Parts: sequence; C-alpha cells; structure tokens
Amino acid sequence: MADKGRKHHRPKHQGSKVRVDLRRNKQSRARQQNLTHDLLSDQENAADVNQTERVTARGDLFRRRTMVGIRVEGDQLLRDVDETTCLRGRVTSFIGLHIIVRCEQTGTEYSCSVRGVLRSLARDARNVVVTGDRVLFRREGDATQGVIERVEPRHGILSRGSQGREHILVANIDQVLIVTSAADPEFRPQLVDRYLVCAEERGILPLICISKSDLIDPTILLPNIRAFGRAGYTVVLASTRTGEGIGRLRELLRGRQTAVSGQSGVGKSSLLNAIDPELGLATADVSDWTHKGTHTTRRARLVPLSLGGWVCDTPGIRQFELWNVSLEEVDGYYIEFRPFISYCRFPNCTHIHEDHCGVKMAVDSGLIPTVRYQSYLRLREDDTWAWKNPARGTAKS
Ligand SMILES: Nc1nc2c(ncn2[C@@H]2O[C@H](COP(=O)(O)OP(=O)(O)O)[C@@H](O)[C@H]2O)c(=O)[nH]1
Ligand SMILES: [Mg+2]
Ligand SMILES: [Zn+2]
Repeated sequence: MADKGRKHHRPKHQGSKVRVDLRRNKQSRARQQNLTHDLLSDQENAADVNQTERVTARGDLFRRRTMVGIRVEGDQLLRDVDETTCLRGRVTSFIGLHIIVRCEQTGTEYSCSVRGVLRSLARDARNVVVTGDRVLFRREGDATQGVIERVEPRHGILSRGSQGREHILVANIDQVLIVTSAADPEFRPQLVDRYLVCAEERGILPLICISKSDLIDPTILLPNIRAFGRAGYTVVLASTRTGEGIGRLRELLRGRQTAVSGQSGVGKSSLLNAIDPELGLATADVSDWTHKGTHTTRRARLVPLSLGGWVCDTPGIRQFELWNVSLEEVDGYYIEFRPFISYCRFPNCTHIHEDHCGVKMAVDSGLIPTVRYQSYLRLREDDTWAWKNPARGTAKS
C-alpha cells in the first residue's frame, strides 16, 4: 500500500510546475472516516488545475493535474507559500480533531486545521501532519486558530507499522533516550537492545539511561554497562531519589529533540521532571496504568524544555517497532558485530549455527560481549516481533 501511494505521487519532472497524480477526494474521504485525526477541511485549491482522470490497473481513480507552485525536496512535495504572511511553528500534539501548533516566535499555541491540498500532496493520507512536524501556518478564525499551509521536510522519524502501513509517531527527532530501570520493574537489557536496533535503523542517536540506581548495588550491572559502552553507546546511571546522573542527562538533552522510550514505570516522567522541574509531567500509576491494555491510540506529545530543546514522552513511543527491519539485516544493527561479519564464510551467515563465523569467533575471544550476542539470538527467535516481511505486506521500500 505504502509503495503504491508513493509511486502515484512521484512527480514527472522537477520545477515549479509538477505533474502529480492525486487520490480522488472521494476516495480519501472514505478512508478518513476511520481516522479521527484527519480533519475534513477539504476545500481543494481548485484554482491551480488542469486535470484529467485516469483509472489504474487496480481500478483506483486518480486525477492527474498540473500543479503550480509545487517543488520537490527529497521525496516530499512542498507547496510554495507566501512565507511573509505565515508563521512558523512546531506541531506539539493532537487534541481531538485539532492540531496544536506552537509558534516558534512567540510560543503561543494555535489550534490548527490542514489546508486541504496538503492531503493530496502527502504520500500517505495517515501521515499528512504528525507530531514534531515543523510547519508554516496562517492565522485564521479567532486569535488562537490557524491553518497549516506547509509541512517542512522531515528527518528523524519514529514510526510503527499498523496493518502493514507506516504510522509516524513523531518526526524531527535527534536522539532517543532509552530508559530501563535497574530494578522495579526488573532490569531488561534485551529490551534496550531492541530499542538500539530501532534507533540504528532510523539513524537516530541512542542514549541509554539506567534509572532507579538507588535500588541496587550498581556493580551487578557492570557487565551490561560495559557491553553498551564498548559498542560506543552513552550510558547514564540515574536516580531521581539521589540525583545521580540528572546533571549529565540535562546536558545530553539540552537544545536537542529527544524521544524518551522505555517500559511503563521505569521512571521516564520522573526523570524528565528532575531534569526540568517546570515540566510537571504526571508520574506513576495514574497516567500510564489507566490506559494499559486499552487500544486507544494515544498520539505523541512534544514538550519544550526550559533549558532548550524538546522531549517526547508518550506511551506510543514505547512501542515503536522493528517494522522496517528484516530478520536478515538485524545483525547489522548490532553495531559492534559489523567489523566481524566480513569474516563469516557465508554471506548470508546468521551467526547461529554456521562454521567459520566471524561473529561467533569474536564472541569466543571476548571481542563481542556475550550479553549482546545472547540478546541477538533471543531477538532472532522472537516470533512476536513484527519483522519486515514482504509476503505479509509490511515492507516499505
Ligand atoms: N526508587 C526509585 N523510584 C523511582 C525513581 N524514579 C521514579 N521512581 C518511581 O517509579 C514510578 C514510576 O515513575 P514514572 O516517572 O511515572 O515512570 P514512567 O511510567 O516511566 O513515566 C513512580 O512511583 C516513581 O515514584 C528513582 O530514581 N528511584
Ligand atoms: Mg510517564
Ligand atoms: Zn557469522
């Protein structure tokens, strides 16, 4: 599905005039009925048109039209808008049908809708505007209302697969703070490894925080801390009770865009409150546990730090998956395996049962920490994981 959408939206040539195939309004409306977040402010710009209709082999009806004022950046189509009449802002959250945009200049929050034409330009109707987007918007309606006119190109995307399609949780993230508690809930280094694989695949810098350090004698964690450290990862032992590591985390988060990942109850919100007391995030039981087990899709929320930068601490982020990683390529995301993979005799070596395996030799000689190799084996065996599998249609090109 994602492939198809992209193909049909590929422009025919670059420049200010671009031939684009647009989903027909009717079709996208039908889809939007299930997507409460999609606003139906669908007044298409009928002005810049020159359109024909065309039916694809699959029977989908597309309008083909020449759009004026569209340029191509990366794989996105950008609208030219008059920037002097627009404000710049960041999408911080979604409340019901409204997109909350925080103005970059003033810090004021606006409740926005989306200019209809943006839906047609988006590669995927589900990700027209997402949390973390940098947007140009125009004030319209009362003092705190606006319309999003353009979404700037994204980087640092965290997403998860849903019914075989990409669902973007948050965009424009620099780093992921992976939090696991030393105890209560029990220390789970394999979970950290999974988040590491996801971050590596996305090209987002991972930082590891072992929280609640006050609950244990840290020497018992040394093998794991050493393993992460040797792979080149930053590891911070922290406690909101003793204050250990809080200053360090503050420096790591200052001025950056950070998504916070980790199981419920490991102390993510408490850590963020310790880093920036002005945040006043809800902690413990209430906010997290009441929603556990229910299937309400809670959208990500982005919060500005008083020290500069933004953080995203939401349940959805904790579930981002390896949906775009295939079983065969996961070894490449255990970054300390990389130098040894070239010594494997078989190019498709799984590093499990093969002879002459560079990875296993490195494990035997202590060059790759055993804890990381064991976690690799467990990750490969886990069939609950949503591996990329073209046959099931979860692949993304
Ligand atoms: N012992 C100890 N408990 C903590 C620490 N930080 C948070 N907690 C407790 O852990 C529980 C979960 O914290 P919370 O921040 O809501 O976790 P979140 O679900 O990851 O956001 C709360 O009861 C906190 O009081 C810590 O450093 N040490
Ligand atoms: Mg929390
Ligand atoms: Zn091998």
